[in-house]
Amino acid sequence: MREIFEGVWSPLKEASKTAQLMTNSIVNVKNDRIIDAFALLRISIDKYEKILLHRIDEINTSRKKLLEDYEDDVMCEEQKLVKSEKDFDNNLLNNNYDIILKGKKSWIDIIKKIAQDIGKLKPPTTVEYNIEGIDQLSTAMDRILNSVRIVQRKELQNELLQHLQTETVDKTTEVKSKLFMDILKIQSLRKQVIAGKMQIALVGEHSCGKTSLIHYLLESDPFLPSDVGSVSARITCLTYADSADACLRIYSSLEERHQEFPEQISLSEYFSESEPDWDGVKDRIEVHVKRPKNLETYSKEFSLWAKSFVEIRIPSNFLKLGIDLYDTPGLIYSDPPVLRQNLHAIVKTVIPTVVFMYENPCFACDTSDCFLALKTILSKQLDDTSIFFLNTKVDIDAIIDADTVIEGEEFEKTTLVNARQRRKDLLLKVPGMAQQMFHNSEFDIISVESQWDPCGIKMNQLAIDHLIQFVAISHLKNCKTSR
Ligand SMILES: Nc1nc2c(ncn2[C@@H]2O[C@H](COP(=O)(O)OP(=O)(O)OP(=O)(O)O)[C@@H](O)[C@H]2O)c(=O)[nH]1
Ligand SMILES: [Mg+2]
Repeated sequence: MREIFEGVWSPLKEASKTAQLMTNSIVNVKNDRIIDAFALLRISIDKYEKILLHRIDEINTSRKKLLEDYEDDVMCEEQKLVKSEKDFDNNLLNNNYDIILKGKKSWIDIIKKIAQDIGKLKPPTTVEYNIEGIDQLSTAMDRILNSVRIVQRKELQNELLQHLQTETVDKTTEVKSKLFMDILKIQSLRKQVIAGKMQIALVGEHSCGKTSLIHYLLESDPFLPSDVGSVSARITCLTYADSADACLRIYSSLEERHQEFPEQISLSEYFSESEPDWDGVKDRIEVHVKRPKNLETYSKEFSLWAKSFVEIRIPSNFLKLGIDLYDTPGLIYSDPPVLRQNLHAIVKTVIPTVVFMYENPCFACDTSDCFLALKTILSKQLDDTSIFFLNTKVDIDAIIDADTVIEGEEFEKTTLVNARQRRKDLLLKVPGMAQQMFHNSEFDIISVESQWDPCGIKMNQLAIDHLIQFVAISHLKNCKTSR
């Protein structure tokens, strides 16, 4: 920019010098000579100002074009977002939860892509009009003008300076903040979607079948501790990872989950073949997930051990749907506080959909205890938490007589519907439960040990579809309300 003014800079400096000299010897100089000198200075300033304004115009025109292009790009990305949102809303409106669930991965990819594109967009650089020497000139002129009391020129010069200042600050700030707001808006939408994995916490009394359900959902051989009696104590989260990234991570507590370098054990070697080596996984992780026999339940050591949070990242079609599964240890009211505190931490930090699992259709004493513990943990959050009641171990021979032959359709439309209703009625008889089930809850029955029977397969498949649909609806409700 400096070169542009090179042509006028020297005469301007010269005129300013003459004017200064005259001011210094103002008593000896005649007024008309001062006026001549200032006329010269005036011509130089006019020329200077003209070139400067012309250049500012040029810069503004090219910057305007750049800003317009940039705004167009941002607008275009925003329109893409609005379109994805519209599709999402339509599907939500039409209850197409299956489509949403299936399309979730590609939707996330679209949003990620948009976010990347936004990241690549660069706002045009701001031009600062910083003209060397203008300050000195201004001071010199002020002094001269004051001496000879020609105020008119000072006003003109101030006007020029003010013009420059407003040009440089105001407009860019306004434009920049608008772009900034656009980017923030898009980033927050993106966060909601990427962070929007569905979280399911399996809760229930000891041995009601939580871990067995996880093996069933993951279509895996048993690799987590599962047996009659209490075999787990730590909360374990199952989440998706590719074979190469399969691993187990241990955090000192659930709240520490976002720490950067947790203790990590690679499990990738067990997923290198087409069939995973589940026994290998089981042996490798056992010490981290199985309740240690040598620790006394109410001891400090047990408490410390149980507080650690384990995350198992493995390949699985179910987890790939964007679902994280939390296997919680069996809970009864008399359990050591750490188990309840862990569950409390999950409910508060993850806000999962709770699957409350119980085995005995008559809601045995332990079940009530466990539900009471869950209610206490949820406290005020109870009404806002989605709970799916799942009656487990409804083995197929308990609902079909061994010597009765039932067609698939009859089983689905009659036998299963009746069995489900009978068990639901029993649950509703539990004091306070009818009111509880009125809000945000569903019910179904399952038996993971009935996969040998076509009717058993049907019952389980329907229960899982029902569960996924429920989780998806709860999740979408959460997404909508947190907007
Ligand atoms: N008959 C039958 N047995 C089942 C079924 N599901 C699980 N079991 C058995 O119930 C026992 C306990 O199952 P787990 O899955 O370990 O129960 P859990 O709820 O994870 O238990 P904790 O982690 O100790 O709270 C195991 O022996 C399972 O084989 C089922 O559908 N039918
Ligand atoms: Mg278990």
